[in-house]
Amino acid sequence: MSQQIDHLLTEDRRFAPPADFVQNAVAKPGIYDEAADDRLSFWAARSRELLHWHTPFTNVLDWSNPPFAKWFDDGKLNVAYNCLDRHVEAGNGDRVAIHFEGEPGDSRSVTYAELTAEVKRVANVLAGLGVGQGDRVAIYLPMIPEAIASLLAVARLGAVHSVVFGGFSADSLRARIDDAGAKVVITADGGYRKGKASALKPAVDQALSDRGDGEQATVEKVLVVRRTEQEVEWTDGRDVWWHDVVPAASAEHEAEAFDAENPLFILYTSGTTGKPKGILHTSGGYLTQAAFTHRNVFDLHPETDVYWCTADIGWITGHSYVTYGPLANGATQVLYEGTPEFPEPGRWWDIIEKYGVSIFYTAPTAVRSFMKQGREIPQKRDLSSLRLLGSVGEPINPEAWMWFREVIGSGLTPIVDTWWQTETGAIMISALPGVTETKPGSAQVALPGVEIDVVDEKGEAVGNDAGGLLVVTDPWPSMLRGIWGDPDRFVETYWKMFADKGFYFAGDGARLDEDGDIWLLGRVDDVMNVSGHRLSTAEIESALVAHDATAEAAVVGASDETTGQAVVAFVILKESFLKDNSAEGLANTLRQWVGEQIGPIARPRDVYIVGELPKTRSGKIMRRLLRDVAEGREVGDTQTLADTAVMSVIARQVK
Ligand code: 7RM
Repeated sequence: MSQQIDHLLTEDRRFAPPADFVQNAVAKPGIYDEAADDRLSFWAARSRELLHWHTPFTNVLDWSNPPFAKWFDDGKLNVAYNCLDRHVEAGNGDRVAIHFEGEPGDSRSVTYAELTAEVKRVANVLAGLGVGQGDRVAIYLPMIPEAIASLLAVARLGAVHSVVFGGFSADSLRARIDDAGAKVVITADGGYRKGKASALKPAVDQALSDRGDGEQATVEKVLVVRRTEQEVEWTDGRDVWWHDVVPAASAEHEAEAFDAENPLFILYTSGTTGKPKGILHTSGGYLTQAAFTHRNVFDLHPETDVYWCTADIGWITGHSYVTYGPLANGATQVLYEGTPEFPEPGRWWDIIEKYGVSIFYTAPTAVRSFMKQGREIPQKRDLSSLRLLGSVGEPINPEAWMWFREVIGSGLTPIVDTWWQTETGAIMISALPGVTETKPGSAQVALPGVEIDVVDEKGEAVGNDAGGLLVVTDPWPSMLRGIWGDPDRFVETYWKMFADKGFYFAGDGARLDEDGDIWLLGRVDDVMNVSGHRLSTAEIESALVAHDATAEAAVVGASDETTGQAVVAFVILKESFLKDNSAEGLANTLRQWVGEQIGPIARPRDVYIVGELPKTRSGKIMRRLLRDVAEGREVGDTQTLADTAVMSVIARQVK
């Protein structure tokens, strides 16, 4: 079977960056040539310029044992020192690191000096609880400053954090604790979401309880932040209140230098099936690329910008672009605890206005849900401080891209559509906002120093105006170093497909357009085969969302007697449309619309109008579950859904 993915949509709008943006831009056009001249020297120079090395490295890349890479491996550094102390030492201690906005409306700003002192205290506390280099610490916290302080305190000790999404169940938490062999858990009584205090500590208690299998959890201590004043159960000798020990701890703590390849964190991603993979990242290479991309892709001017990334700390985006990238660069950022709808739908725009946010990084799913509510809501706020917008997590369809630019970015701001993965650690594909003319819907070009291609199943480049599989052809600094405890699975999952070429296989379908710009087409597992044509989810969804009535769409391939697979679409309608029309009759209109937009082959067999779509906590649509519904099966594992009730509602609506 050919891996070619048929291409159906075209896009020819282009937006050049504003002239003053170009003039003051961090990244200049010459950066591509510099990287192309000598890729390794390029990364070495970026690392030296962006980071403080206690012991400077002389080696850049050791690729003698692929796919196990070592970057900068004879150098030593302390990741937390790079994110904190050195900014204070440089005289920027009074700069705000975090403007924290709690969901109930409480807020506080934490300077670099304050955050540094706090992290030193937490590091002392953790050391007192027995945490040292190489030990694993599980972090199960809401989006509060203590979460960032915890990650950095663990890093400061040369220990390894494993952040588990606050929304995950006790079972998922236990599985991750066991796999990593975590010694300490940092959690909170709870956090605020959708106007309510939701509990976290009970899940930790349950996770650590005796499960009757004779296996004791590896956890010795649980450090608990008080956030919501909820009642908690207490295990004496194990549980420790943060407020009892952190304020009392010494704010003196010298950052020890660790090897560049010292493990920094594990982050679990649920593969399509089976047990979650503990993606392992190390220190020097990871921090280099996180800092470089954060500065160049977001055009960060740390003295003046206010940056806001809406990602949760439990997602890789919360590691690289809420914690390590921004803090390594000395940025001032907003941290928001809650949901966009509380107390009313305009909360995010209020926050942008309140703090004068200039750089705003979010997910397409959020943009589409704002589109659904209508532009009147953001238009009531002053968003004129914004000068750059970013998108991550899924393909952003041109319709949502244009809306984001017009309504949120006042028709002027560049938008960077950033492609990357937990495994890549940092952004790999994106426009550089002062250099690249942006194209709605395309992630566009590999970053300088990053080598990407689109290939067929034999690993041959497909060339422009063709689709295939996205690969990274050469090692990059922030690449995953393995799967925790499972080197074979690491090789099997990412490197086996193109073993003879030594390419990293990302699992995504992509297309190069006539200009060589990259379009992401969705996960290869989700590609549909209709009468021998390979169709991408992204393009049909994009066509559906381009219709006035549609707010969001997800398509899946369901087995079909005549065509092999048939396109089945699940569609959410815009609120404005629902006011004046009925949902009935629309399914047909939309089927026809897709046929007109991209051709009869893509016309959905079924269009279901639904109220919600199944999404992970980072906003990715779980098409696997929709496929179950479309094929009339019992719906599979819904554990990683943000809202587990959604699937039963959809199943009912479909019936
Ligand atoms: C950062 C993140 C990774 C998967 C990846 C893609 C999809 C992410 C984009 C995108 C199209 C984008 N890490 N993805 N960014 N697809 N355009 N800009 O999301 O590990 O959670 O997910 O997400 O399929 O492989 S992740």
